Amino acid sequence: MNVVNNGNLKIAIQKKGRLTEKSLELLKLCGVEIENYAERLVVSSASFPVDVLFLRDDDIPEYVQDGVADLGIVGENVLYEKGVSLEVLQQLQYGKCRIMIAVPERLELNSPADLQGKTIATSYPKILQEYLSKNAVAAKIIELSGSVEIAPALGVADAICDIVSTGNTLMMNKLKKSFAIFESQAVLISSPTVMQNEKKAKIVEELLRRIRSVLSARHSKYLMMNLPAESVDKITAIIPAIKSPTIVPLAEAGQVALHAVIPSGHLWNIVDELKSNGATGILLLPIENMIA
Ligand code: PRT
Ligand code: ZN
Repeated sequence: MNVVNNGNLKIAIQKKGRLTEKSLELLKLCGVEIENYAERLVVSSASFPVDVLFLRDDDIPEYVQDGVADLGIVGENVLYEKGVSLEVLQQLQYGKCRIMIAVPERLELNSPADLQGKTIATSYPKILQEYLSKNAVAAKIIELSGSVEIAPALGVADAICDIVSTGNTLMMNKLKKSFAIFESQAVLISSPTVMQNEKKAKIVEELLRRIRSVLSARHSKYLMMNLPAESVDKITAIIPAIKSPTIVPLAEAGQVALHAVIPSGHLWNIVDELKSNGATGILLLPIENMIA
């Protein structure tokens, strides 16, 4: 691949697939705006010294290892299956899935030992072989690059080992899941040499700082409400605030506004108690960024 050497940090992301949209969204929240990327291989960001390389996910670990890309975003499943040892800078909390063993509904699979002597179709022969070896099971692995779920119906395998997220694909193919052998999510990986380049190392550090603040903001929400001043103690005791809440007097005498950052998903547990203590105008807002 011919990539211009303009000093920008090169980040490889999936060109078209399940990780593309969320990777671009994460970069955007970090201030890395990418425009007009359709059908282009490399696009420079106008807002941050980064070039985004759009690649097949399977090729990303190798390009990062060779230093063609300085960083990459890829599923852990692809990274481990490729067997390249690269530093994982950050787990990114999206693209979550599990690699599972699944069998036709009529087959009973109670322990890994029941796979002894069976034929298993998969796109992840390395991860599967490691699991079988760890459990001292000898089974025949058939490697398929796609549509693994139809292998049992075609009579080419007794079981499959594939990615499962909702489980719908298994159900449609009359398969049931048994053991999860690998948990995966998208990760940010770095080339072995990028930190030796002082200028790029600085960009990596800044980008990582931004990514971490975006990720921690996703776990939090901004809660606002009005309440009678005399309820402040009671209400602050109810709120699982991450830091001390902000209390501001309102124009209306005896009323204050309370603002607090709370962990996502907690409001529903406390909303009735807030109301019974006089809270009104309760608002819960997403936080885009949380800088430590
Ligand atoms: O073209 P390219 O090679 O880049 O893409 P790809 O087709 O190899 O990958 P893609 O876009 O399908 O997935 C990219 C990454 O997303 C994977 O490597 C995983 O890390 C992650 N991911 C998360 C998934 C899923 N969820 C997922 N459900 N990857 C694949 N699936 C497939 C799975 O293979 C099965 O066919 O979806 C089906 C099962 O889904 P459910 O929801 O029916 O259980
Ligand atoms: Zn792929």
